[in-house]
This record gives sequence, C-alpha cells and structure tokens, in this order.
Amino acid sequence: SAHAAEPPVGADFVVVSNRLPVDRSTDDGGWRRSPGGLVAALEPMIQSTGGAWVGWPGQPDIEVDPFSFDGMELVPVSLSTDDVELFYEGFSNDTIWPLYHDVISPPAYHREWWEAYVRVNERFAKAAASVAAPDATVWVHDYQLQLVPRMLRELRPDVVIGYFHHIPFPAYGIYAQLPWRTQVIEGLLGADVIGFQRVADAGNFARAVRRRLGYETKAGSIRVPTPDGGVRTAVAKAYPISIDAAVYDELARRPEVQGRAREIRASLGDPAVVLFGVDRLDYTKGIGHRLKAYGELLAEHRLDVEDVTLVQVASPSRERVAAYMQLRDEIELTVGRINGDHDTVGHTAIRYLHHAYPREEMVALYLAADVMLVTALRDGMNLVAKEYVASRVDGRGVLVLSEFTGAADELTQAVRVNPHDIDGLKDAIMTAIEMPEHEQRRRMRALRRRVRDHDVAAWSRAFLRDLATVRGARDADATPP
Ligand code: GDG
Repeated sequence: SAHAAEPPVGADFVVVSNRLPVDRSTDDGGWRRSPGGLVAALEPMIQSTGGAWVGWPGQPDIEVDPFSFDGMELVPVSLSTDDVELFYEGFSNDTIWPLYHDVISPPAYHREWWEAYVRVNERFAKAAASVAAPDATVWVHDYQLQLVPRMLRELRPDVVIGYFHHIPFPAYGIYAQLPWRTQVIEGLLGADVIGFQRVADAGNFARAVRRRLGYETKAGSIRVPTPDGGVRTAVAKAYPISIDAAVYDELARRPEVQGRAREIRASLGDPAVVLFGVDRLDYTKGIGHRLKAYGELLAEHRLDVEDVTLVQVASPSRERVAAYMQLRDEIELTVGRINGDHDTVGHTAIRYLHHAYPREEMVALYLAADVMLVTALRDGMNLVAKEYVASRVDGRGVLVLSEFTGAADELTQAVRVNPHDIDGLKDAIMTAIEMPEHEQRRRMRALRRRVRDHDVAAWSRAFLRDLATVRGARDADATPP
C-alpha cells in the first residue's frame, strides 16, 4: 500500500520549530545541517534521548518521510506554496513579527492569513502528537507556532510541553491590536513552561493573560483552569538565549582566521578604525538609524573617510514580503548617497554587502572590527552582540549596543544607546572610537565572562530543568498516597 513506514515507538524528547535544523543542498539533494545555535544547544539532548525534531524542510510542495540525521529523527511537515504565502510570509512575518516588535512597521491583519496560521499550527501539533512517546517532553519554538501548545495538549494530555518565544512580547496596549489576541494567549497557555528572552517580555505576557482571561498570575505562575474544572499552573519566565561561546572562541584563535582579519583590514586600505554591523536586512535592526548617524559624523568632519570605514553586512531576508523590499531600497539609496558624498578614489565610507557569509568569515570580520554597532529598534535578544564579544580573544574592541535588545539586560559593559536619538548615537560612536585601550580591555573582560558563563547550553539546561520540575510535580500528584 501507499502507507509510509510505521512510525518508531515514539520519542521521549521532541523539538518542534518552524524549520528543521537541515537544508536541502541544491547540488545533490542531500541534507546539510543548517548553522545555528539552537541545533548546537539541543542536539546533545536529542541524541542522548533518541529524540525527534518536527519542522518544515524549507521548500514548498515537497513531501518528505521522516528520516534519521546525526542521531536525530527528523519529522518533516510539508507546506504548500499557499501556506508559505499566507501562514509564513503573511501571518508570521507580516502580522506577528511587526506587531511584536512594537509596530516599527505596520502589521497587516487578514482573516485568510489567520485561517492559514490555525491550519498550519494544527498540522505541526498533529505531527508532534504522532511522534511523541507516552509522557514525552515536547519543546515548541517561536512565534510561528503559538497555537501548538494548546492544540498538542488537547491531542496528548500526557506530554509535558515547553514553549520558547525568541522575539519580544509587546506591551498590552500594542498586543491588544491583534484581532485574535485571546486565541493566541490561549494557545500559548497550553504549555507548562512559557519561556521569554527578557523579564519584561514575561511580564507583558502575564499582563495580557490577566487582561484577556482574568486568570490569577503571581511571580510568573499562572493559574489556568482545566476542562475538568480543576486548575493547573503554567510558568511564564525569562530564559535569555545565548550562543555556543566556546565555538566562537576557538574559531577566533585559529591563525588562519586571524590572518583573514588582517587581510580584511588591508583590503579596506588599512583604515585607522573599522566599524562593523551585521544584521539580517530587517526593519527591526535599526540599520537606517546607524547609517544616518555615521553619515552625519562624516558630513560634520567629526570623522574622515581616509581614517574610517563602516562594513555593513546585510544578509538577505524575507525578500518576498513588501516591507522588506521597501527597506532594501531605502538602505541602498542611503548607502549610495553617503558613499557618493564622501568616498575618495582610494577609500570608501561604507562597504555594503548584501550577502550571507560562512561563520569563519563572520568571526574574521568580528576580529577586524574596532567597533561593533548593534542599533536594533527592538530585538528579542540579538546574538550578534554576543558573538562579537565571544570572538574578541584579544580582549580589545568596543560594543555599541541598543537598549532595546534583550542582550542589553546582560551586556551592561557595552556602550549603551537609544538608536532613535541620533545625536546620542553619534556621541556613542565617537566614545567607542576614542575609548582608551585599557578601558576597552576592562569592559571586554566583563562582557566575555558573562557570555562564557551564560552560553546556549546553560540556557537549554535552565529551561529543561524547569520542565522537569513540572513533570516531577505532576508525577507526585498522580501517585496515590
Ligand atoms: C531571532 C530574534 C534572537 C546573520 N548574517 C549572517 C549570519 N547571521 C547570523 C548571526 C546570528 C544570527 O544570524 C542572527 O541572530 P540575531 O539574534 O542577531 O537575530 P535574528 O535573526 O532576528 O534572530 C533575536 C534570536 O532569534 C535567537 O533567539 O536573538 O532577537 O530576532 O547568529 O551571526 N551568519 C552567517 N552569515 C551571515 O551573513 N554565517
């Protein structure tokens, strides 16, 4: 018959995220691991428990059977071209993303998009339900899948469910715009532990729960009524995500990477100061604000193009969403103007790169940069800030960091900025450029310690420890006296 092979007995640990941790190679159709901290953080746990990962393989309209990869069972969820347009580009990236980033760009509300979001979340929930062993632990990730916790609980009341939200959760006054604001909160409350990047995000969520549903919340514990008339506790708490700091440290110590960093500076004409920004080309990242501040510093002769270059990597992102096309046009117009006004034949103001680079090259760029500019208008965490710090094995370099990133809660030794305040941003850039070496070292030492001691493995341990506590409490309740 046309039936797929029987699913395995079931996995004790299941991760569910929009994307599987692999990409299909365009050369040979084989699967390659996609880079990223989440895989690195979760892989040991998945491998040791014979766990599974449920997610979209990244291409529309393909049906792929579950397969094993590096000791993990990968369970593909297929999305049609319509699903990608309505669920992913539409509701996820053009409704939730701008709304949750404080409406920097206006969110679009379309009932058709919402219907697709419900439908696709159901598909993910069913896939997770079919692969989880009895009493398994299931960890759902991010804003594309906010309805999955509740749907999964209805299908499988035996499993323990965690959810981690990688982006901000907005203040109620903003959240309240969402036509489906009650359903989304009910979806999230299906989880036993709901993790956020910042304490403020967890607080915003608890407030939304009180306002929409009137449930009692106390110090991150939410009392959720159950269908049988009882009540259970859901935990809403901050777990700031991080990076695999040791990997960046190790790469940055390689002689070939350090050689490449010198080569990069030389190819820019060995300017006295290299400024660096790297972001997905996204309106949340404040790239325009950064360019404006830098352009004014050049125009006012506080900086000279002979001495300073800004390298801006803007990796291509969500190129089919209109707001991103418009952003790209704006940024590229601004770059062209600044370069046109200030470049000399031998020196450029901005080396603008609309590409993605391999990780080794990123680390070489971090090492080549005297000043790292992270000027996001709103960002859940911002891993770039942590990667820069982890790469500075030489103890030098200055991080300019927006106070609107999750990272600002932890990286308190950075030069802190409000990117909306262009004069303040200009002064912060000058402070960073002029910072004496001993002060760079003092700050970088503290920053490096923070990132080393709070790496991505510590993050997943903390989250999974709280999930295990839920399981323990439930087992204790179920045990007859
Ligand atoms: C979301 C939240 C939260 C970028 N360009 C290249 C490249 N990157 C890598 C960076 C970094 C990652 O992509 C970007 O992570 P961020 O945290 O900076 O931002 P988002 O993509 O918006 O991520 C964010 C994160 O989820 C995790 O929870 O921190 O707040 O928005 O690792 O290095 N990597 C390579 N080449 C590139 O050109 N290799």
